[in-house]
Amino acid sequence: MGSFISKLTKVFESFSPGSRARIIMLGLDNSGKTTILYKLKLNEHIRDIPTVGFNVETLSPVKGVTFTVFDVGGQERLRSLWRHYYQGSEGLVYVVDSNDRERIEESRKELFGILQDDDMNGVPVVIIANKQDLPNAIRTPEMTEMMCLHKLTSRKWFIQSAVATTGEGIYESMKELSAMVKDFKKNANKS
Ligand SMILES: Nc1nc2c(ncn2[C@@H]2O[C@H](COP(=O)(O)OP(=O)(O)OP(=O)(O)O)[C@@H](O)[C@H]2O)c(=O)[nH]1
Ligand SMILES: [Mg+2]
Repeated sequence: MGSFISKLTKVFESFSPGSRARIIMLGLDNSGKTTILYKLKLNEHIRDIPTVGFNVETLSPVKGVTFTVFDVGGQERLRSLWRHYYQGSEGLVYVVDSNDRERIEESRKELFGILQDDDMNGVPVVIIANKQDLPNAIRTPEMTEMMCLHKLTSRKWFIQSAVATTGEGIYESMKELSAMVKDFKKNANKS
């Protein structure tokens, strides 16, 4: 466990040396976002801020790096509020319940809807195929197909299988995200 924390600290520190990184974590309700957030928690308490109609959780695992988390889906009228959080984000973690076959299509639609927003232009995304411990979980190759991830051509993306409750796959997803965020920031500075 100690090594998990120190590895995670290192990877967070590498997100954005000397500056800031804004990450948002989204997904349908019950996908495992809060469970993942607690795995990423190194010291600071997680703030749960109820906003008009939806909850927003925030976490800053190391100085300068912030994660903002909220549910997407089934809340058309709240979409205009989400934009406020998209603005300035440099990475997206999108969590999917791999065992919830019936809602994969809904989850895919939400993901593509989010990525269409102007504020999400080129922002890299890590898709976490969560709940892989459950026997009927969709594995990553099938999930990639069902979520049409190959259509994501104007940004970097990565899919990681995970079991949020045990922490399996969480470090790997953050490591990949860190590399993509650094790259995104470098290119953003160029233009
Ligand atoms: N079997 C299994 N259960 C998980 C896993 N990750 C999360 N869960 C469970 O799924 C349920 C939802 O997890 P949360 O982390 O609360 O999900 P959320 O996305 O924050 O959902 P909201 O309740 O809508 O905020 C909880 O009962 C978790 O314990 C996993 O990898 N495997
Ligand atoms: Mg939650």
